[in-house]
Amino acid sequence: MEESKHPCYNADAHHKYARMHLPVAPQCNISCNYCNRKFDCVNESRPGVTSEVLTPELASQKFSWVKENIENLSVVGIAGPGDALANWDVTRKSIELIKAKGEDIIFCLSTNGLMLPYYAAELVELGIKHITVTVNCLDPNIGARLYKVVNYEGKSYTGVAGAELMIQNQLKGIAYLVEHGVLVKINIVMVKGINDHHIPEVVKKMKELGVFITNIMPLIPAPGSAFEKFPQTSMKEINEMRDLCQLQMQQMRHCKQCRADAVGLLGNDRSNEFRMTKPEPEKSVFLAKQIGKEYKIAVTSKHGKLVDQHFGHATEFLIYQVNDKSFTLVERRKVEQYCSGASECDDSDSKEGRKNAAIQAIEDCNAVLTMRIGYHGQQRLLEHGIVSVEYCYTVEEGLSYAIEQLTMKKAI
Ligand code: CLF
Ligand code: SF4
Repeated sequence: MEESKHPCYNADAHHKYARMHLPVAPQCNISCNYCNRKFDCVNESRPGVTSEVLTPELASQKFSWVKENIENLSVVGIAGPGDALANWDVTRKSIELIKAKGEDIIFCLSTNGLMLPYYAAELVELGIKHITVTVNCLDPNIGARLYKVVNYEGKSYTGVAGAELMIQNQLKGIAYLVEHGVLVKINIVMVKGINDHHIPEVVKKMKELGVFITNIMPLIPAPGSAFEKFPQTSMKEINEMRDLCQLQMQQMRHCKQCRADAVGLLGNDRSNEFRMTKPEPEKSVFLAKQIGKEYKIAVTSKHGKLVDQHFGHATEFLIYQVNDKSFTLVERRKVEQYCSGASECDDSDSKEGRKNAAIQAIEDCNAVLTMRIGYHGQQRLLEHGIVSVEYCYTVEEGLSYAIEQLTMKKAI
């Protein structure tokens, strides 16, 4: 059974098998109210993450590179950074180029489902057996509050008309895929006050359609999106909803809301090690010379070379002093890791205490440079005047980028 080697479809496989995403699909054909298109598609990824975009040829080269270095690579997925089917030509070409290599690999794809009636047959012909569709509602009145615009066959639809079109195409596409042997996973973004009460109904319908598993995900409000001021759905609320829906059908509980260029085990992203493109030269410019003041920046890094650790996973912060001549590592501050990343993450008091301690440990800093940090964490740091800068590359490049962000913020 192929799903036994798919880390997302089988919780037992996620510690053993790795997946890689090919970030070949930058465009999107809809506009979700929780999305800021500067970032990866929120239907699959956390907001605030930006992936590199590759041509099919580069994606194929990257596949070979990763395959040579990660023995247990079992899945190649296309999950944005926009919508895989809104970029069908490059999506198909990337899959064909990799298929031609004849490797033993499972193909996977994630989509908002709008274009499924057009491409479901081709997906089946291509032999793609794992497809994720994000279905947030069945009721167009709810959809009208989630989708700002739906672009279809050269026309733009808004409100109930746009949502109706989305839902109709999703249901038609899912039914076709299931009938043709595809294992369909459904992502559902839970937005409190909009679709939360309706989710059990969505899950029930998905079960009737023969879907394999549903994955209820939290809304993490993306800065700059229409929902940026909405509350983040807590993992406690998500787990309660999963428990309720588990009575209907199997629930995914180990999703990591991956980047569109994620590589490795779900719990250990190695995308930093497999970049096909370098940061643009202007981003690499050593900006410290221009700032005319000193900054103190806390960095989360596993080994001190790369910005490759989540804020909540840090057990120490590297404190850099940035003056008009150089970046200097002046101190290492130990803290207790406050987040294990477990799906059972429960916003407990002890966790809250450790989070406060982490914030206090860097209270004198101007910024924190980290691979990822949740929206609430960012807000809490801002209350202490600390700017969060998310980045994925070397510490040195990251510090330049952080200075760029700090000086821009100052100018505003
Ligand atoms: Fe990628 Fe998605 Fe395929 Fe997995 S991710 S396209 S099904 S190979 Fe997995 Fe990542 Fe969660 Fe997605 S943990 S975001 S569910
Ligand atoms: Fe953004 Fe929605 Fe498009 Fe994903 S499907 S890229 S969340 S607009």
